[in-house]
Amino acid sequence: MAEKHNAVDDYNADQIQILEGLEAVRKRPGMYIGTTSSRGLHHLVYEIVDNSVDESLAGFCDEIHVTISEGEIITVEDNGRGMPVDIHPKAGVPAVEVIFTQLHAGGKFGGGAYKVSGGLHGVGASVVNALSDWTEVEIKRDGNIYRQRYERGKTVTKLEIIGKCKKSEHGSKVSFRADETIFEEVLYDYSVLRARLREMAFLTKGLKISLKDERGEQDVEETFHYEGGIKEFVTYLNRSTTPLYEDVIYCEGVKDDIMVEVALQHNDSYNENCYSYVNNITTPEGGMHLTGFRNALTKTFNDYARGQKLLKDSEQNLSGEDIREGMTAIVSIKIGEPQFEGQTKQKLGNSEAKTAVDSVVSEQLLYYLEQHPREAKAICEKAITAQRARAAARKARETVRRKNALESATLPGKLADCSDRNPENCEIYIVEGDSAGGSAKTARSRATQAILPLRGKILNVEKAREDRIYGNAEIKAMITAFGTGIRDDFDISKLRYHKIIIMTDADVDGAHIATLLLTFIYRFMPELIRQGYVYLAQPPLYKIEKNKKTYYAYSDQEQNDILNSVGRDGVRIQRYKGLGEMDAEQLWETTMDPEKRILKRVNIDDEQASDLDLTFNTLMGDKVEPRREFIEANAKYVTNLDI
Ligand code: 0R9
Repeated sequence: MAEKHNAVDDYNADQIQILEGLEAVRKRPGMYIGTTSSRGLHHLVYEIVDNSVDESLAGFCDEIHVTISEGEIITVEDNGRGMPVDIHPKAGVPAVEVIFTQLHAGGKFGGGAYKVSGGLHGVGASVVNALSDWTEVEIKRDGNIYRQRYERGKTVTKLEIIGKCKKSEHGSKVSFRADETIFEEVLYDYSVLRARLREMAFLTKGLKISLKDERGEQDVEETFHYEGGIKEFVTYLNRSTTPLYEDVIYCEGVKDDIMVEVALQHNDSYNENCYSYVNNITTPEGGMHLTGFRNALTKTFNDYARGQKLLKDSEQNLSGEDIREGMTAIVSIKIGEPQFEGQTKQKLGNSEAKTAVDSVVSEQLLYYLEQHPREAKAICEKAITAQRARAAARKARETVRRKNALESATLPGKLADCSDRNPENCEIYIVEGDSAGGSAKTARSRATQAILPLRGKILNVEKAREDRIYGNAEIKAMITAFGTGIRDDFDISKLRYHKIIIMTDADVDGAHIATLLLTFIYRFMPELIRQGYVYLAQPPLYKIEKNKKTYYAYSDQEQNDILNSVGRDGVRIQRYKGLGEMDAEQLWETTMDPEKRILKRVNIDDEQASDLDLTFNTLMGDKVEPRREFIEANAKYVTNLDI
């Protein structure tokens, strides 16, 4: 898709329409970029990169370079045709100036095709300009180098020729500095940009995207370039699991002007990881394209399994869930006029997308299965085992559900519940170990704080099938205590506590237990995290005593600060190895007292769900090497772990 054509300039400046001024954007930035938080700030970068990706999808660009420079300046450079510089007949200024200073100056994109990659449908450049202190654009085209500068959306220099270049050189470069009076903070997170740019590169095979950070003592640079596109994306997502077969199954085709690409591979886990994209934007709520894919998958595998007598005539059809157990898949479509629905406008509504994906996948998947009987058999056998396990799990779940219904008053024996019955006032501490649980029970404020001690490590849900999960005592206790039920039965209105607080030791084991608990919640009741009900308690790392006064430090930095302020002589420092070393009073004072404690709220970034899933199966999966790499790479972000 990113292969280069010779530049054919079919741009016509008429095609740009002028509708609105940029003041509106500065007044209500949220309407255009959603939020002025860090997420909105990073969106600015994506808006500009999207325009380069469009140029790539049109076949004229195969490299994009993104640089974060000192002073939080972003530069995006592509080797496309170069933005048009001819005078716009209605506006009387160069087309590039119209693109940057007029809202709704989208025009026709991609040389007669549609604007495909995400974003604001062609107004991205002007929105970025409106929300930046300054923006500079440089264009190489027809042997000239052009430049223009804008400040807060307004033109400050005419488009000038600042030099010559070879006739064969062409491309666009945009630099900008986001406006500090608009954004909460202007500070780019390298890892956030990296995740999105890598995803963009996976979604556009052949396109090379580099990211450079010049802010530190040493420059950091990475390049993302995947000739295999989403096929390589699946390999990457499966890298900490054991694949069931070597190939990544790939289907590609165009139907009714909709470009369809699907890649999938099964691994030996029990989770389905399926990500869908429309015009390179993630659709966490799915929609018609995903439905089309699932229909095709279920139908094709059942037909194949029956045809091969892997499934007897008397046996029930395999369900979609059975076939998708352990499957990692990417569904990516490009469509002219996507219609987004649902609460967050992240669900694709176009019904023609369903037909297109269904038809492309049905045809090519069946062909693949017929050509690859070994792989086909492995998948069918896994699905048949899943079908049996699911029947067992259903029974186990029924038991849990019935228990919930019949014995809703019978809470787990180990739970010390609170007396207040209004969930808004109530919190539950999930505590590692019986001894810390004991201290917490003594320390707590009985009216509003419930304590559920857990013994040892809880079951790793990434590695267990459903029936074992429902049979696990610690997990059952949590399900009953929370009150909401799980998965399809989940009902947030039944939540018994509005704060679920995970309290574990501040060491590696504690971090592991916290991750196991979060994995369980993320897989079985993700809404609890999405709606902000899940927290991590922050126990102190050090107790510092001097002159009969006690101080607590929650990080090494804080310990240093305290020692600097009280003086280092005659101090007693105690390094807390675990919650169990604190008595009830200390635990209350440092970690549980709502007036003094620090809680970290856990949140999910749906836009980067593929990264999150990878994190969970990297941390919880059975391959050691990716886990070690992950921990080493991320250790610097983790302050409270003594790795
Ligand atoms: C560094 C970031 N790059 C861009 O923003 C960028 C926009 C762009 C572009 C064209 C080529 N390269 C680009 N890079 C382009 C498009 C068309 C014709 N010639 C050049 C076309 O769509 O027909 N354009 C983005 C919008 C426009 N051009 C247009 F609206 F002016 F057509």
